[in-house]
Amino acid sequence: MQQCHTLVLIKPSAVQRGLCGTIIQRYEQAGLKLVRIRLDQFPPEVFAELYREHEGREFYQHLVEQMSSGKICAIVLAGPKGIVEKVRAINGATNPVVALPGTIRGDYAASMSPDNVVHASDSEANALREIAIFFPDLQIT
Ligand code: FUP
Repeated sequence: MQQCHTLVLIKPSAVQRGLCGTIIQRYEQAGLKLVRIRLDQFPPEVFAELYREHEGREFYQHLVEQMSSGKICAIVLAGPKGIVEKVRAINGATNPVVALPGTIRGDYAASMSPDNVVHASDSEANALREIAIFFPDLQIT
């Protein structure tokens, strides 16, 4: 079966709260495989690039600052086609106020502040672009 990939970032507040293990377990329980993982703090420029589609929006600057304020856990996950949508379903709605119980954001985030706990790529093309930002030496075919 063809393997597809996506990028997850566990955001600074969740790393600080000790939620990495719990969050990673959700992906593994869903049958997804860990390919790479790193725990590091990155400069604002990295998140300016990650979120470039939002440049100019009122929350952009704050988002970039929030993401660079502490360590994040960056993870490449592999699984069957549809992994991008599956991981976003596991994460739940972007706005934690409406994220359903049983999703990561529904269970662990109360609002967009300090952050919504996780990021995941929103398309296969963006997954490849985003993986290259955090894992430039990883060859994905
Ligand atoms: P997602 O793909 O779920 O991460 O959502 P978006 O790409 O739409 O948004 C990226 C990040 O911007 C979110 F995680 C939180 C932040 N954001 C806001 O702070 N306010 C908004 O109105 C939309 C997004």
